[in-house]
Amino acid sequence: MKVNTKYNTKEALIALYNQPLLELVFEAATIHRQFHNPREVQMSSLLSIKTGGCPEDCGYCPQAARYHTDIDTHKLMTVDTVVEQAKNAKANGSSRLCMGAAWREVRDNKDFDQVVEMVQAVNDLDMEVCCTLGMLTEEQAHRLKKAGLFAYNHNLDSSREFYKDIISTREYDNRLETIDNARKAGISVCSGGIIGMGEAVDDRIGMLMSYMEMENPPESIPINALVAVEGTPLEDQKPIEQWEMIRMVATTRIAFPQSVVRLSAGRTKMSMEAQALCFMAGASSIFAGDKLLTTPNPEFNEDTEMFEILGLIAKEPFQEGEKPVSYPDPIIEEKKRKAAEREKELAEARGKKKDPNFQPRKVVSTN
Ligand code: SAM
Ligand code: DTB
Ligand code: SF4
Repeated sequence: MKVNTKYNTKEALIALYNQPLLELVFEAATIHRQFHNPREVQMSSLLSIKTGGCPEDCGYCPQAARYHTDIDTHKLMTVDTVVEQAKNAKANGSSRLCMGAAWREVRDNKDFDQVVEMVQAVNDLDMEVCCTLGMLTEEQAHRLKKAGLFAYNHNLDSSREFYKDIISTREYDNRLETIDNARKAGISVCSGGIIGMGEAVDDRIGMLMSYMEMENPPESIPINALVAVEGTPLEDQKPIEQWEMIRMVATTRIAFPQSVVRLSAGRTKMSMEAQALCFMAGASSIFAGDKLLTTPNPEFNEDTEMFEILGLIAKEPFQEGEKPVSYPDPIIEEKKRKAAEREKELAEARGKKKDPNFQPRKVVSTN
């Protein structure tokens, strides 16, 4: 992914961000048209496969166990439930499914084996599969890639400086490392941030500079507006002005002409007109479906109506040849082999019972 070298300093990006709004949107719209079909918008559905109980202290997040929020927590979903939800999302026009887990990091355990199965199953539905599971080692990234994972979402969230005010349980560098691990495994990177947490414009641009400085910037950059959830430390944050979201989307589009810019959390607070300006300014993806991970999002039919009014069309999954191959996973294959063996033994035992010469063992009473 190439960056726009005209704006590869913090000063240049801040000046760009602060341009008269319509000039900024015009420049972004012009660049957008050089690299993307402006009518196409990717619809991606989110699915919280494990909700709540997270040990981290991310100040914005309703899923952190230490905050008292009103969310429905649940353990890891079954593979069948995920497949059912993925089919629904696909039927409603989504070409991508992003599965999120409230984990600090991925551990090499049964739950991870189950996520690997989910990735295989959703890839088999010809959907782009994305996961956001917290920190990831390079080996784990390779395992997900082999299962057919298309993208990994891990956000820097803000600038290195502001990050410390929001999260203390892990470092900015840990995040960069996870992104690097996904990259090394050949997984497409989805990484962006949140605005409206009390940060300055400098921090928004600082985050974009972190992506600019990467050898290989993200293929997809989600821009979230904070959803201020009751019970979290950021519950009283004033909602950001819609203009701020438009500026951030436009600046991101100009800085990263080839990336997908994802208009993410916060759409329930935006008018259709403001969203239209975001699409004009280069937003090329949204999260679809009435729920993000734990908070509300516009209904499918509201978005369908918006697409009709604005003349937008849902983007198909994968560019040609992009669909990842799902290879058999050795751990899952071994589990399946053992399960089949057990099933065979049980069937044999049942068969023996039906044998006419079968004599059940006599139980001699000891009384
Ligand atoms: N636990 C994993 C992690 O932190 O990487 C994955 C799930 S986490 C919920 C994914 C992202 O959702 C966060 O990095 C953050 O950018 C975004 N997010 C979480 N809560 C949010 C909120 N209240 N408003 C806006 N974005 C939020
Ligand atoms: C991203 O940048 N935004 C999505 C996705 N990646 C995982 C998550 C938004 C979560 C909003 C709060 C919630 O619903 O819990
Ligand atoms: Fe946990 Fe992720 Fe929420 Fe942070 S953002 S508290 S790591 S679920």
